[in-house]
Amino acid sequence: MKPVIAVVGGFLGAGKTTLILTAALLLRQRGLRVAAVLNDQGDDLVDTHYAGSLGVTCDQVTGGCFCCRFPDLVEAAGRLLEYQPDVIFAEAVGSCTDIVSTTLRPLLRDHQDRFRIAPLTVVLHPQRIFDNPDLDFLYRSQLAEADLVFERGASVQVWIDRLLSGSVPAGAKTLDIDYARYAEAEAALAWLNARVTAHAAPPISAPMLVGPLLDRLELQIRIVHLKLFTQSDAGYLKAALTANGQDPIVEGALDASPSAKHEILLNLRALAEPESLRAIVEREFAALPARLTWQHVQCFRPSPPVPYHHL
Ligand SMILES: Nc1nc2c(ncn2[C@@H]2O[C@H](COP(=O)(O)OP(=O)(O)OP(=O)(O)O)[C@@H](O)[C@H]2O)c(=O)[nH]1
Ligand SMILES: [Mg+2]
Repeated sequence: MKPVIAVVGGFLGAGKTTLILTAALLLRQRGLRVAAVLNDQGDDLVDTHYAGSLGVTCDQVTGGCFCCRFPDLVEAAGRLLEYQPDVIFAEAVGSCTDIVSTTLRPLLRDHQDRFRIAPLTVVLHPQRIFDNPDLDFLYRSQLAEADLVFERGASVQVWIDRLLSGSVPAGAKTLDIDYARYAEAEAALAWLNARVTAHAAPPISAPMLVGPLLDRLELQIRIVHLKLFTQSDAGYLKAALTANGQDPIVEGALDASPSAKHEILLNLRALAEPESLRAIVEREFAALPARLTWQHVQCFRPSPPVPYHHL
């Protein structure tokens, strides 16, 4: 049997990775092999590290969305064939839309010999309405092209069954989207990815180290999705904020003992100017009770989408 490629889209922080990883575990219980291609405008992805920590085989497309890097998606899926997956989930960038024309239809036209193409799922964001016209535009466009919609709290089993049934057409709805408006909406966002090593003397636990950092960032930045992943000899900790004024959603070693060394990955998507976002993040990291080594930091505004295919 050819492996299924199932593209999962939906807004930043909607729950795409969570859905994919939950589905991966359920499919594994059915004896199926699952892999995932994760996608982001930048590199050093929290999602990839998180999926890896849960034992899901992952590849990634970085530096742009599937639509602009379509050959990279096909290559990444091709590399995953080595693991003989039954299902390959492909998570699109959370600000990306027009996925049917740029990704599903090219897959259907050119790659059905190697893959079975599942319908496009769009994950609903719990917020539904954003108090920002750019975010609303992206979100509405994403929903308009969905073959399947997944809402938090719904049964993942039922979703998987529909997704794999073959009875829901793939790529049935295309958008007539104004690319200038789309580019403008994406450009309202700033993307920051950082990888930092923190050496703490005396040692400190991950929650004690990053908890106050999240609080301070949250006060100064209009957050769309903040993901932070820390790894130390005491285990991993993942924290996420999908809006301001909420408590972070935390997973992992919450009761971790103190460690002297923490590897921190931060993926932050915010309504901000890249320069000021970076300045705030660097200032707040500098206030941590640790000596820092900045391994990598990138902060940018997404460039206008230029799809590789448009069918
Ligand atoms: N309670 C609850 N929380 C969820 C659910 N799905 C996602 N979350 C939480 O929402 C946050 C964002 O979820 P992700 O799965 O990372 O969202 P995403 O769509 O992959 O986000 P990006 O990759 O940034 O676009 C995480 O902290 C999740 O724990 C859900 O079904 N129920
Ligand atoms: Mg994700």
